[in-house]
Amino acid sequence: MATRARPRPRGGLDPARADEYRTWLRQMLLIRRFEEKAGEAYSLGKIGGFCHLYIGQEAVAVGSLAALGPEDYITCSYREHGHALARGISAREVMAELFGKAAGCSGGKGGSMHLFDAQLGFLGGHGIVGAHIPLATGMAFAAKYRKTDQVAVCYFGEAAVNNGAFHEALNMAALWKLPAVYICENNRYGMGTALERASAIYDISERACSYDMANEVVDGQDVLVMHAAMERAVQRARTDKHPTLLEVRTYRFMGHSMSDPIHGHYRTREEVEDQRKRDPIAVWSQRLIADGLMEEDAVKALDKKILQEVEDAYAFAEEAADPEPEALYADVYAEEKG
Ligand SMILES: Cc1ncc(C[n+]2csc(CCOP(=O)(O)OP(=O)(O)O)c2C)c(N)n1
Ligand SMILES: [Mg+2]
Repeated sequence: MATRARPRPRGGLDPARADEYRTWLRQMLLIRRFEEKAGEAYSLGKIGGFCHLYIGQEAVAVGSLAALGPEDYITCSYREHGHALARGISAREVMAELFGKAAGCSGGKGGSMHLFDAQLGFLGGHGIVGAHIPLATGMAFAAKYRKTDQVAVCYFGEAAVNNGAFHEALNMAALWKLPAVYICENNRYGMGTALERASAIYDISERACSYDMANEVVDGQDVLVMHAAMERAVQRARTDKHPTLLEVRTYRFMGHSMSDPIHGHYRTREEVEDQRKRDPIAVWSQRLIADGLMEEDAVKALDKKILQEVEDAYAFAEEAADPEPEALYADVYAEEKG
């Protein structure tokens, strides 16, 4: 069952899909502008706790989430602002959550690392590295048990794959043929530790071979490539009932969290500059322009519109009310039904 990635020929873009392509650009730009603003707000002390930016990795969330249906389940690590926005949680609700306001998607009690929206199947935002991988396996099991055709998707960083939970969860998913897609966003670093200093195996996709699980290595800086790989994985899960591990090669342009430097001692300024040459937003907008599917002016106009949307979200979050003290006791335990 295990499959290995092969280079795929790069043809021209399909003009019939122009709307879809432009939506991807819009979503990536929204994530980028939203996070730039969130970074600014954090520096001004308007956001408490941790705040991990996704800048540089936008094509992964956008390309993959676009291949899902509305009933599917999603779980993420703490670096999940982009996934939440791409799934459709509004910029207002995400920004308000970062500000700890009651109008936030988690009622202001979750913050940056714990964005939730059960209606959208968006089940976190998890702060413990790797701990949500078994949760995703459980969601995939629930889909199988209830005989729905839902797929459970789990996003995590490459530092999570040396964690026992990863292996236990993948073994179970392969053994029970669960409709799951595991997306390892390999940005090469876990905080300040390079992958090769922490992992005996460099190619994370190979880990899937232990469980005879389908796997692919994916270029995470190209939204089209990401989307195509995800479509294959989702079909495998939904139709063939077989899980997949996607190792997505990407890069974070910012520090690990807002409290960390961009370069630190673990990577050089040159390396970051070099990686920035493959900025996923520039790669995609240039492709749309080159293929005649968008004018440069239209890209600029779109960006301007998104900046306004982000300003609106910021103003909304600033003006929104804090949660009431009684909210402390809400959503602690599930309500008993019937
Ligand atoms: C079980 C556990 N150990 C350690 C930490 C501290 N920690 C927070 S983020 C992180 C690095 C994770 O890196 P990676 O999985 O590659 O994700 P990235 O931050 O690169 O997106 C660590 C070690 C934690 N949150 N949970
Ligand atoms: Mg990492």
